[in-house]
Amino acid sequence: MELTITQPDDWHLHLRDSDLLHAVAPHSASTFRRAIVMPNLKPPITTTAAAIAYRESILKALPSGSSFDPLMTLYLTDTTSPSEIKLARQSGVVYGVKLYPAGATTNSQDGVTDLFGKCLSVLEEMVRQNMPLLVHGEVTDPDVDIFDREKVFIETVLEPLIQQLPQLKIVMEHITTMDAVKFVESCKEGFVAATVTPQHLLLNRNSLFQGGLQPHNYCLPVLKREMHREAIVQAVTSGSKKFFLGTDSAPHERRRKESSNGCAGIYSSPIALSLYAKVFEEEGALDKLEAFTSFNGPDFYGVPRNSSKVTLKRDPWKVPELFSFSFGEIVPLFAGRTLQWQVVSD
Ligand code: OTD
Ligand code: ZN
Ligand code: ZN
Repeated sequence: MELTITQPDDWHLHLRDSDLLHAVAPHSASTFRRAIVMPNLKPPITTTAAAIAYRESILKALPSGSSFDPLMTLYLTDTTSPSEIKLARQSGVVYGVKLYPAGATTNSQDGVTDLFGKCLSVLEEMVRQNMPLLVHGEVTDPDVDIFDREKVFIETVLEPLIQQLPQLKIVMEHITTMDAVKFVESCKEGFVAATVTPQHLLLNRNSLFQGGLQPHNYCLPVLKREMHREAIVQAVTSGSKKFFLGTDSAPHERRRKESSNGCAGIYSSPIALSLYAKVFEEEGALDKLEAFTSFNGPDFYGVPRNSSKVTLKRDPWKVPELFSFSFGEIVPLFAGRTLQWQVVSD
């Protein structure tokens, strides 16, 4: 059996820089036409000039002839200025501004400490420029249980934010809870949407501990209970336009994950489309896959849908145990496991 769909885009991707960028960019480009590229480099991409330079280095890391189009983002800080938002819009290559609450995830230490106190004029400029705010939606208060941080963020930041700036376009990235599903469903279509990763559709928090500690299933926001996974599966397979593909593929070298203080981040880009197809097939909703992977994202961002196609074939294949590079190895999500769907052409 084959399934041909409009080529997907990845609306949440970490491409890194230097060696890692050269290692992973071809993987994304072999499946996806475009990607929203996260700005959490060291140092972070906080200006339009840096985003333009980063985009050039991504283009250089692609295989020759690739038509992959990196859509850039700015990393919001307490000191980002409204004029930087104007520059971002004028550049034609910046598609969103990323809010990392300071300390919430990998390389977020330069993020925002007080959104309402420090960033209001920037957010108002974003409304004027129709520039979406892309949100890592977790509070960072160490007293809040790590499994509750998304829910508390919705109550204490997102709900007040949409009250104050109802015209701001917001993408709640990598949602992990039933609470996030309900929140996004309750908001106005076209203003609030969410990306969903393969791991949050396929795994629950048991996967972190099954048969021993599983560092390659560790990401932030951390996996949640089964009832949350089920709510997210229901949301994406319902046909709602508010949910779309964002892998959050976040490569780290194997030795940096298999260690004390192991890094958060799951590498999924080479297998992500197969995994999404698995989710939709298991729900009897393969007819809804294309809207999730290829229509809802561009429609929300106001860019044309792709005209290119990809074909998925139902032909079992084994996910590599790891990818080897001169500098080290990267272990993908579902390493060594057999998947039913494979991407056969573009
Ligand atoms: N989560 N790791 C990373 C980013 C994401 O919050 C995220 O978007 C990373 O390594 O950049 C992770 O676990
Ligand atoms: Zn995040
Ligand atoms: Zn991410």
